Amino acid sequence: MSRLVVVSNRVADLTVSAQQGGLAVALADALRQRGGVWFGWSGENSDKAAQEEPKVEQYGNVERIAVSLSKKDYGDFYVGYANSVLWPLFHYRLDIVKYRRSYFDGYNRVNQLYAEKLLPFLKPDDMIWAQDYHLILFAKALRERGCKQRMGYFLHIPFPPPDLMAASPNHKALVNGLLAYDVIGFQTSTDAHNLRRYLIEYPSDAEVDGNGRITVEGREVRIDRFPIGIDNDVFAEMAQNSPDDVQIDIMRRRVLGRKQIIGVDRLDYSKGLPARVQAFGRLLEKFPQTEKAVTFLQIAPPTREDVSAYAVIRKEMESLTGAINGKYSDFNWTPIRYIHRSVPRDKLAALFRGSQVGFVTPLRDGMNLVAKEYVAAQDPEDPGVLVLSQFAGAAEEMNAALIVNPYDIDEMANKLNKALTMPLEERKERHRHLMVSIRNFDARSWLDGFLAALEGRTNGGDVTEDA
Ligand code: GDG
Repeated sequence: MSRLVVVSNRVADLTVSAQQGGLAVALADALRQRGGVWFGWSGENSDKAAQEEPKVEQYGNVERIAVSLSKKDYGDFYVGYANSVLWPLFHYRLDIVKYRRSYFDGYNRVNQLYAEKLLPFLKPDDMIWAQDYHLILFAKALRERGCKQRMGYFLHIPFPPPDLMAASPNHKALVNGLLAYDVIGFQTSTDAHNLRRYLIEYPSDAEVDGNGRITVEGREVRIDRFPIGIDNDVFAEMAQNSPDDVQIDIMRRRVLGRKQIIGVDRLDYSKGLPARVQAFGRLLEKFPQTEKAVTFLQIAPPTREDVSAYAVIRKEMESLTGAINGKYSDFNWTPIRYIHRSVPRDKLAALFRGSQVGFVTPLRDGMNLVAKEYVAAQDPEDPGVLVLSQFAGAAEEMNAALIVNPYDIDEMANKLNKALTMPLEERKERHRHLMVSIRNFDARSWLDGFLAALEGRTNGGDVTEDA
């Protein structure tokens, strides 16, 4: 078995426990099975970054290799091109892209720097797997240095339709960079289709034959979807072991006959938070019986505070929640509980289980793991209802949720009311279906599916339900 080399913008902490969760755990497991390397940015800034030796730590058969970035590279590459250009562009938000040529130069520079620093650690039969939108040009940088290894890429966020992509001044360089990988993985068939359409409609280094087979100078490139998921059992177990304070809160609500709607998202403009708050306001207005009978708990920890668009959304959320709370609160009831801080993962799981509605309404999302976590956390004998945006990647499989248009405030209010009044049998039936979808597409199937493709063990074509 080849060694695996995982490359991500931030190198993960390889000591995290399964409960702390997420992707890092699944990838670290795969590394331990095969032996390998996790390479990325340490999170530190240093003006001598280009001259410094990477910091290497050994964890059994896994090497953790971390580099630092200069302040200028951090500004142009991370704050600039990655998060002020690619993030909004790939989430269909051309209107807030802040383009500067120096940002793209910085992006290119850092992709080159990562390739330069990783090169001495690579072995000829390694398999390299790069993660996410920070590393589109990374494989090309390695190929320019003579690397012949198999290289895969997984994009965690959406890939935009061809005309949106083409609005970026660097679209040709980005797509040709991407084509240096052997496997290009997306969350959904829509995303994979968007790149295939681009390759047909715009000139690039790729040749597409009549069967949709893609080659670059004779080398075959596979484009496919590999839907990401969670470790359902670990999350479900965590949800059942509620910390005391969550248990007390759930009991209190039970005595008062109050239901809870929950939302959990980084405070990001792609998550549709202002419209979600407005939809909750509309619920109170249209269905007066919900007053004092329903609370909306929104947890929204801060993120990327050095990107200006994030300060705007923060102000907007404070003003919207303040207005609704001012209008409806009573001395013994506050309609919206808005928490702009990070909550520990075990508490989050218990709060999901104790909430009757999971309200997940991104305007655009690669997958959205919160939707899956909410479902995994429920009691199958008395499950809550998931209200899910049609524009989350998760909606491609989780069609037993109540699907909403996240721009339609009235529809969201109506569906919230439907969720709050849904009979037990229908809730159980929908939950059963949702459990099947999150089991079909979990963290394991994502990992195994992608690695099989990277090793060339499976051919192209779509992932099937029973894969
Ligand atoms: C990107 C793509 C894709 C949130 N608040 C807290 C907290 N969280 C955890 C959630 C969940 C994770 O963060 C967020 O994952 P999402 O998938 O919902 O969204 P992104 O962060 O935008 O992730 C996305 C994902 O990559 C994976 O490919 O699904 O589409 O945008 O696990 O529970 N965790 C804790 N406290 C919080 O306050 N502990």
